[in-house]
Amino acid sequence: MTNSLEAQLLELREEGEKAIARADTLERLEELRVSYLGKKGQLGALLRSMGQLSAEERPKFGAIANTVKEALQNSLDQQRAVLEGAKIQAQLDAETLDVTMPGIYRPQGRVHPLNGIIDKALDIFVGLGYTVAQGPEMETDYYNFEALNTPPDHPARDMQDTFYLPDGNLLRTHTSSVQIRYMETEEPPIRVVAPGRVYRRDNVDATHSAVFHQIELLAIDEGLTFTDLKGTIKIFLQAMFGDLPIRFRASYFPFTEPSAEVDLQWNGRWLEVMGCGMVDPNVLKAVGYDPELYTGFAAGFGVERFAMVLHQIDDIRRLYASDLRFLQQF
Ligand code: 2NM
Repeated sequence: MTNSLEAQLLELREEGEKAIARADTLERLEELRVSYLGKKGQLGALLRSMGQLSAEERPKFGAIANTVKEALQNSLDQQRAVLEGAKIQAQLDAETLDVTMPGIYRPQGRVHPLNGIIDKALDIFVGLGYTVAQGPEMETDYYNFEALNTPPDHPARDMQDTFYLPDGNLLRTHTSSVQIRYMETEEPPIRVVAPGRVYRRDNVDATHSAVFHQIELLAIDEGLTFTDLKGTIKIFLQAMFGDLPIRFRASYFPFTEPSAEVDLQWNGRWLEVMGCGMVDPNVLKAVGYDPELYTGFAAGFGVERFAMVLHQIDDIRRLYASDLRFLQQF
């Protein structure tokens, strides 16, 4: 009986070590640990049968049982280290980045010429201390015309020129409406620049589009004069086009008095590039500013026109056609 129990212990050790060495996953290894060394495991079962042994035999059996336990635990530890190492190595192999593999080709994008002009112009004005403002493209008659001192019989208000919506609203014809909204919520001093889409009921041709882009700037402060306007525009056009001759020509807008067009000499010819003027006192009154205390200047230009001058584009429609052969030139 003694020998048989001892033999069972040694057999358990041999069989266990073999099984552990063959375990090929950590899960399988855990099953074996539970099966051999767990509370209800095989070694435990043998130890419980120690009761059959005589008092002299027990210590010897106990000592052997301990060596078996240690041996199995060692085998488990060793195999666990082997399997964990293999698992990490497999993960490293799977995640290895082969930097010699050919890349995935993606065509390179570029900035659309209109956005290029908008980015450049806004950068210049931000550099001069202006804030960029945006507003809705669908506007009310009030923000697009009335607050801008545009009388009810002004031709711009005609159905022929402006897109009116069935609900009485309209598509803004300039971004001045954004300036009105801005002035309503802010107090002077103000420096603001409003880029955005505007809409006019024009027949489309090489120089006209029913939707185009405008940038308008506005400064309101105590003591601003036409000289400040001229200086600001000179600095802006210089930064935009280089140091070319410019001139101011008297003009008319309902929302400015006096008003002027700005021409730029380009390849020996005078090109009209901007409109501007001193903000009409009626506009200041409409937004609740005291025209005795504040004066201001404003100016606006068409982004498409700037792009056409700068890049010598002969037809505005090229800017909307999304033809890559055209766009890749910029
Ligand atoms: C232009 C020309 C002249 C202008 C006026 C205003 C406002 F809101 F202050 F009245 N904003 N922009 C203005 C003045 C725009 O564009 C050709």
